Amino acid sequence: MSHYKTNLRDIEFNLFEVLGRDEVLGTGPFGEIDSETARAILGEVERLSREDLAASYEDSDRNPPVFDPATHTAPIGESFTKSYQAWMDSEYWRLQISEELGGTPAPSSLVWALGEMVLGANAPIWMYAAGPAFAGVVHRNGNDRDKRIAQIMVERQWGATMVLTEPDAGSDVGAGRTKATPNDDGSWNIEGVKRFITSAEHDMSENIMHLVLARPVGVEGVGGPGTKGLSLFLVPKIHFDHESGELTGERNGAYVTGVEHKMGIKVSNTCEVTFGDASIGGGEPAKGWLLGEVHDGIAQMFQVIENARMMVGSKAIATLSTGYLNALDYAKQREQGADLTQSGDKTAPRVTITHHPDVRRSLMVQKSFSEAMRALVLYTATWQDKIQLAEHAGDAQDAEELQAFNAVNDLLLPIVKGYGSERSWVLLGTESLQTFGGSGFLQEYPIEQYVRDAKIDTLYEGTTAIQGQDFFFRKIVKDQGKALGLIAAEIQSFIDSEAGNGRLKNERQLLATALDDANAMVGHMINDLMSAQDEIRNIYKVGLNTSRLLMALGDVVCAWLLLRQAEVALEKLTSGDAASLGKDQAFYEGKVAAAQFFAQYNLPKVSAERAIAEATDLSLMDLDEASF
Ligand code: ST9
Repeated sequence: MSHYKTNLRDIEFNLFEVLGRDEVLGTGPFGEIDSETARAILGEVERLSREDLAASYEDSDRNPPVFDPATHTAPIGESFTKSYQAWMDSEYWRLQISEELGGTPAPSSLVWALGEMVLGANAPIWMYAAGPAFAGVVHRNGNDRDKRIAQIMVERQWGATMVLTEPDAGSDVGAGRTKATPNDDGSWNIEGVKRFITSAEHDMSENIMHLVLARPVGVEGVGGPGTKGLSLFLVPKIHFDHESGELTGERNGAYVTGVEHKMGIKVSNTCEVTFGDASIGGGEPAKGWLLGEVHDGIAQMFQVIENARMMVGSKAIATLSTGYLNALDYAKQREQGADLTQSGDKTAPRVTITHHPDVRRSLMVQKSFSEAMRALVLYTATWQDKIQLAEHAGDAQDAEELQAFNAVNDLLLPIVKGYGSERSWVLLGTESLQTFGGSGFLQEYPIEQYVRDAKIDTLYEGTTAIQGQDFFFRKIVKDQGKALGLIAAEIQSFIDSEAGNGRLKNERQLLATALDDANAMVGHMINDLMSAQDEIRNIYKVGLNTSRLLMALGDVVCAWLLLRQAEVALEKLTSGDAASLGKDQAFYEGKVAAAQFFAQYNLPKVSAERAIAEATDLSLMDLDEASF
């Protein structure tokens, strides 16, 4: 039986009943994929994920790849390779790439709906299979040479990696010391050691293209300090003919010199890669080619990072969803104790644990958060749909509109990644695993692996603290609050509406208060930031609250998205009778219940977060380190 439990009904509810994706599918760049085709693809990927992709989930955790230092290899086991190949054979990865690269462009909302299922079933498949998406970045930023390389990467289904991190440059990418020296033939020699590189070694594709950030040396005007001095180089594992794509067989000096032993997602090879070390392998130089022949590495790499942040948030949320559905199944079957109303009677019949108030609370916490954050991912993706459509139209008059779409997407990304991963990881451990009692701690059930596999989501692609800083300093302050104002206005118009036919009146009020509180937090932090112009240490007060703000606004946005869903569900419930609604009756009632619960249990806490933010002083920063 599959570990993976999907929620296709809720995915379709989001896409078609709430987000109106029918209007986008089958139009413009998405002409080949109408709603009917999209539904068929969703159905097929749901089956594929549950069966073929999930099949190796447990085995590849218990029997992870082993690094061989003599050959610098870490081959992937048979079961995972089979799952990976099933995904590649399905060809659905082509929906993420442009027609020029052999793709069938699909709206982001559909791609991330599919992504949820692949990531929930076996996330490393999506990661190892990201080569074609990486090729998209190479194509978009490349010159003619790179565009051909991008085509080769897709045609030959090569793997690809993002290579930023170094032993002393983690969150602080700008501290990277890997250097790039130009050669006479236009290539560059890369030298340095990179760390935590996902998918940098495996045997599932004939070649791997590394996208490497390195600092040029010996070239005037480039290679300065910090992130802006980094350039992006295409560094293949094995050299190839840049026209035909045929491997020359000549090894490039980019060697994996270690694979980390991790807490989770063990089948995803997390590698140390050493570039251009004469004592390793055959001592070959690590040759690379400057992407697009422009020194704009960090901006180019952020095109990958943005996509990867969306991926990580989706992975986290997908795991919470299957964690919840597994917990629900267990709770419906597990008999333990008597109903609380009969607890005095030792002979009272035993009941399933779904009868116990605290288990019900826990299940609804899991349900409401997983559905809220699914809504968050797919809502964010609709802004990406807008970007895709506007870029396709290529209308210069719409440049301002395009900028606004990008800004909203940018604002939502740290919520998807930071809030999504934090809430998911915590709830998987404290609620999903807990539902199983002691059994949750056993490998008999998938939850303990979910917990181990999901922890990384709060760490990679920028820790939660980095997401909080990005959210406040870049996405709110640098944007002058425009994108935030746009979302706040949408929430306000929902509050002002008569949404929910009277049944959501209380929740709209809770949302109004929470929105006020969140706005006040932003205002307070901006005041602290301004006051730092006179007293620089006041910036610490901002830093003490950036993660708090991210989480508080995450709660507000998620509550709003769930309440919008409840409004749709209530309309369906009032327009249909029990016979015509069938199983959907319970589904829609569940949507309303989840939205009301989420609002009632989470929104009042935003007032407390505001109070904490407003009371923040410098005492924590003044405390001597010795007192910690
Ligand atoms: C990792 C691997 O963790 C995890 C596994 C991933 C699995 C990979 C496989 C799947 C991936 C799929 C990919 C598919 C390909 C893509 C397809 C695409 C369609 N947004 O604030 P400043 C830029 S890897 C955009 O001064 P600092 C911007 O250019 C490790 N751009 O920064 C800016 O210039 P300007 C992940 C942004 O103080 C410039 O940076 N590591 C953003 O110098 C400088 O900005 C991390 O994620 C943004 N949000 O440096 C690093 N932010 O302002 C985490 C900055 O002129 N650390 N830029 O526009 C950070 O993010 C730091 O904040 C820092 C700070 C490094 C940016």
